[in-house]
Amino acid sequence: MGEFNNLKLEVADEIAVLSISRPAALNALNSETLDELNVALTEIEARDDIKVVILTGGPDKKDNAFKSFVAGADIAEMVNFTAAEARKFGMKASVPFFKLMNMRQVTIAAVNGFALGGGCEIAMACDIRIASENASFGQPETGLGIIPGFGGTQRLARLVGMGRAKEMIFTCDSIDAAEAYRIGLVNKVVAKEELMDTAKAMAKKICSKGSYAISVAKAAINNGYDMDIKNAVEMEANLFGVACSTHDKTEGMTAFLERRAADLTDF
Ligand code: CO8
Repeated sequence: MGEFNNLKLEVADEIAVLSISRPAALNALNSETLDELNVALTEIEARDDIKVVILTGGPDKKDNAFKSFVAGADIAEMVNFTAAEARKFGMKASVPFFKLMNMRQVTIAAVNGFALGGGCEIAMACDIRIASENASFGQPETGLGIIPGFGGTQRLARLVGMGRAKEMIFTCDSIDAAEAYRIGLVNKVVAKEELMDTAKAMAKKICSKGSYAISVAKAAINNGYDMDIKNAVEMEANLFGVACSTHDKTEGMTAFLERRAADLTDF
């Protein structure tokens, strides 16, 4: 795997843990980090031995504590952006963000602290979000005179509804993990020390299912989300047909009928 300045990648037991690590800036996303994310996710996607990616924030510089997931896009880099540079930066981010959303593997954000601006946005690009109790979420961009530009105006409204998304974006108020859970922004909240174990336990459960079937289900959910229900259900039927062409379908159903554990081989 590639060498990274701002990322740490560990792979074990079919699970990749990808930590965003810029301790001097609370893991804020600069251009280099976005490029590295793109490289890392491309490499991960090509690996058959990885089924789930857990995205998290590395430790901060002062006390080696984990207080930030990602504190946003890098304000120091953006301060002098021209309109063209800002657009380029946004488009650069959209490549790894769409990878997280659409890649074959399941992506879980383990949100271990500040998830602000681009940090909230990258968590929302993942399939599933698990937060530690100290996590906080917010879109503070309008207070900086800008708007969310890594998909936040779109993904937040889709996840929590337009009214709550507008409130968060217009007031810049952060919400804590409990409130994020209440409004459906995160799937689960756990104690800080249990975060990675919880994310890995969920990842392990996902790894035990048919990973090809999961990748097809993920495509069905993503592709159908913005379609009308009639076409979406037809698209699902087509993908159901694809899933039925696999060894795993024969093995999974036969094992059920023979009352034994299925030996899924992921194709
Ligand atoms: N960018 C750059 N540096 C940052 C960022 C950031 N987003 N966040 C924190 N840092 C740096 C600080 O400048 C500080 O550096 P130094 O020690 O050299 O002074 C260091 O990290 C530690 O930060 P603090 O001392 O501020 O730590 P605190 O614990 O006091 O506060 C906060 C933590 C509350 C998270 C605070 O740092 C903060 O408010 N950060 C900014 C949060 C923010 O506004 N995020 C949104 C940024 S805008 C954005 O994400 C837009 C995305 C879309 C862009 C699309 C472009 C097309």
